[in-house]
Amino acid sequence: MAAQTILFDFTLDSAKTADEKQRQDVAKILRNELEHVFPQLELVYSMESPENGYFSVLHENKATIITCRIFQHGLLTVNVEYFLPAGKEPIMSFDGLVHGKSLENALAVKLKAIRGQKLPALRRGDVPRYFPSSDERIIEYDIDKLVYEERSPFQKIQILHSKTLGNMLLLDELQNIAESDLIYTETLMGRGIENYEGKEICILGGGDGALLYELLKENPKHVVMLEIDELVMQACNKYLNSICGDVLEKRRSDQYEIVVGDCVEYLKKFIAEGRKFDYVFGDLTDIPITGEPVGVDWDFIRTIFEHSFKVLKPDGKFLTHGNGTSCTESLELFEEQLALLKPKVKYTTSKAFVPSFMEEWLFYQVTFA
Ligand SMILES: C[S@@+](CCC(N)C(=O)[O-])C[C@H]1O[C@@H](n2cnc3c(N)ncnc32)[C@H](O)[C@@H]1O
Repeated sequence: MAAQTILFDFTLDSAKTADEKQRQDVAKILRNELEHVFPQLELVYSMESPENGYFSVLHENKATIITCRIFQHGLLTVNVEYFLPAGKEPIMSFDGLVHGKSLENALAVKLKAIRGQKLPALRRGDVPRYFPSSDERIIEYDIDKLVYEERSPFQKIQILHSKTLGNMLLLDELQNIAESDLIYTETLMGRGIENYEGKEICILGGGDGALLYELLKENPKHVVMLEIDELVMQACNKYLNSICGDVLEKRRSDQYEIVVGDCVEYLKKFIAEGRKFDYVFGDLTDIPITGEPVGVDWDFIRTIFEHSFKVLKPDGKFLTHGNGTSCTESLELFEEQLALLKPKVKYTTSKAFVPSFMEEWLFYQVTFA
């Protein structure tokens, strides 16, 4: 059960859309072709302006609404929208009542378009399935179930089931981790490269429990995890068990302790106590939650860097995720912040294609220079 929106666009020679008369001719061809597919088509409204071109709204049986725009620059867009009740066949799917591709083809030929395309139907109003990539492209997931949804005092928490990725954790509509993503955790921790045996470790964030669970397999001396959101841990304990085992259920053992609170406050406390770690992990959300009213997210990232290096042993390492490798400007800014640190630090990077991000991700390994 969802509203279906099917988008078509055509690039035309701009000489065919430059003036009102030409746009009217294009609109006639368009209407003719649409009538082959929607025989009961009626015009509701049309408008023409020299600055904005031609615009019309049509409907069939008041159920399917079609909006058309002809921009004077040679672009024609057609949006078809209708509501699909549960159990009914969609129109314009590959095997729907009307093959959307054949409409695109007929229109492209009749309009002598330079280019035409039909996007698959956007489905709105049922399970959430569209989320942004790090560079704000729409990614459509094969979600078949909303498993969990709550708002904590800090963020909106969703667990969605994907047919291919398993359960996925989304925080404020950003993908964090899925059952498919062991590679994320292994690349973040440099599995097979770093030796955690007998080491003291601090995790900032990490509420899904996956990093803690994997680190404990490497026999560290002790891990303390500082996570602000109790509800994230409860949800992951219940629905992401395959990636976190029972670490979020137990909360502490001889080898680890989970503390619920703002990691910045605890880092300050550790600095005051002179507590030091071999490894500090930044496993915070891409836009971390801050208890203090700092202006931009970069202030928080700088705070995390500064405080983390104050609790690191001289040969310690700060390991963190960066961003999608396509976000070159944001990664440069991130590296500029590292360059500002005193005492000076140096870093290496590693990359992994993270299945549920559907992107290649960059990870940082930072040490004192
Ligand atoms: C779930 S982990 C995973 C990060 C990750 N894999 C990603 O893609 O961004 C991130 C956690 O950082 C926590 N977090 C954000 N800001 C925090 C803060 N100031 N102190 C402690 N935890 C924080 C969030 O509550 C969240 O559970």
